[in-house]
Amino acid sequence: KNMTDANAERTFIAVKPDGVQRGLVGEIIKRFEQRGYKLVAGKLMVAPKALLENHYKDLADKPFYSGLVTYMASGPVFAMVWEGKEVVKMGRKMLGATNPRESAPGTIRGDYCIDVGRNICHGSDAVETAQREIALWFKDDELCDYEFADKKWVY
Ligand code: FUP
Repeated sequence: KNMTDANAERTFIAVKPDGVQRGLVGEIIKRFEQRGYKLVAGKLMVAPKALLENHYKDLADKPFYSGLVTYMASGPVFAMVWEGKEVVKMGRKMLGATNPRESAPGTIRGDYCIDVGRNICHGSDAVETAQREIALWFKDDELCDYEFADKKWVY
């Protein structure tokens, strides 16, 4: 992999309905932006149940699955694609642990929420998962192809 490819990793990040209701869309965008990651796509949408069932298909037999899908469909979600070096792993670090009470202060969940069932944001857990989730939530023409004018100040 050359430098350009390594810096073009992408992840799917979403502000969940509780995060939108609590006015945290800007705060979550701000953290990724200020870190130096590049916003490639973003949209506010009420996710169809079928999309959420597909998104969470690996959790279909968990006891919390139907509640999770209902919660995720309960209001608009702000879906995003972020790009940059190791953005999948770093995005998960910035979000904090899935259970907010195990999320370190300073992380998004560690600063803004308490309950695993209201953990305000989602981030892909691996590069392959990110590719699947980006394709699920976005059409190709919704992903913006552009360069930062001053990328040398980040990398
Ligand atoms: P994550 O990869 O951080 O999204 O975590 P999981 O895929 O394990 O869980 C997906 C979502 O299910 C979490 F964001 C919140 C919800 N969940 C619960 O509601 N209860 C649980 O015990 C575990 C997860």
